[in-house]
Amino acid sequence: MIHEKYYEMLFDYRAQITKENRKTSFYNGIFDRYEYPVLTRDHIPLTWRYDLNKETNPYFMERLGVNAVFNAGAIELDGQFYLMARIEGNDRKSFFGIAKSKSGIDGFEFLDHPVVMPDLYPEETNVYDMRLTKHEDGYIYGVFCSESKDTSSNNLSAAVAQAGIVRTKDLVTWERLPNLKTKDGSQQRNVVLHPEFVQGKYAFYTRPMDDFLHAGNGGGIGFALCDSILNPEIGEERVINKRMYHTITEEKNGAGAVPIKTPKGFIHIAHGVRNTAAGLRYVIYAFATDLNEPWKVIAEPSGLLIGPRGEERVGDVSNVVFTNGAIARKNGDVYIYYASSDTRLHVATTTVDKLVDYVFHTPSDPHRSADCVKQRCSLIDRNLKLLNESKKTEV
Ligand code: M1P
Repeated sequence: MIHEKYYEMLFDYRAQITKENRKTSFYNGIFDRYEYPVLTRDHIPLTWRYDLNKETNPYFMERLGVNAVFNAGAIELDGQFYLMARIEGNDRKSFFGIAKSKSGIDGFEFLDHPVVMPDLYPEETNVYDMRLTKHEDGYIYGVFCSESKDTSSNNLSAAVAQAGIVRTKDLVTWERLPNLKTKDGSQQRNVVLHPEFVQGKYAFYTRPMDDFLHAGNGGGIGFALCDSILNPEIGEERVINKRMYHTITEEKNGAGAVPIKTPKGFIHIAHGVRNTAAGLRYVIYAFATDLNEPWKVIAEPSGLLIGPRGEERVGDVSNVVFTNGAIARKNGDVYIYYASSDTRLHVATTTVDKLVDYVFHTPSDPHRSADCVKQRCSLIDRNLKLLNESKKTEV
């Protein structure tokens, strides 16, 4: 017999997932923010959390709770928006769930079951942050972090991060491929598969790291080619977007969404991390690479594109915004899905034209305060001149 509390909760659940989302008054000319997150723990179906049977669950207790829903890969298929969300159970283990919406800004609803992938690696303890690439070979690839305990260390928390790879044609049946092998066996997180062949090969954006947490001498976002996706192994990782002293990427950075192809270049939406007295601060930034040589950065605006604001600043890992998915539609609209503080998922909307203008016309970072203030004074002077001229013409 189904517990009567289920029907009461179902009403609230449906109200939550069908809530209309609206743009806020936030303005910077680059992107719009929205009133509500697009996915939260309250979007998880009741059937994933509760035993509905009154006989076995007389108090209608949550049996398998969910702590957070965040970092999502994103893809558009047949005009619908699909998010591959990272769902973290109360037990701290993450898994993937696909939520679907018609609008891309609200109405996201999870499919009946979480994603079940072939379980190839018995030592794999946790999986998270999948990027979905619609590749020109006809498959949809999911590249994610596959985390295992580091058994060579005495430190209980020591872990090893590798890039796991799955592929599908329908988001239902998943084929698991071997984890990506690197030349020097370095740890990898935030690995993204480029959507096109480059020099006839698969191409990955990587993030070489010294250990599980620290980029250390790993200098930034890397790029590497791979001969076979069935036996994925990369050669030399050239660093294409370096971490830099006293910038938003000083501590580490990592590729985010699959690069968006535009007439002027591929636009990358990545994350940068700096250290502060209050801990690490994660922000989202953008840069462009060449269409034919996607390892060559051709434009990089100064500083952050999206930083945590208001309630986004607070959560399980506060002061974090992070993206691993964006959708660029044929009509030029762009939906950037970003999580705040490892707790919930938001959307920011913009267009390809605006992103191109932002990436190619925002001044780059001059790297010194004295030069930054000169850069700002030059903008002010041009504006004051224009204002004075317009006053004269008004008179
Ligand atoms: O906690 C913030 C983010 O930390 C990691 O990112 P990075 O590898 O750059 O440190 C990831 O685990 C990510 O999931 C998380 O949001």
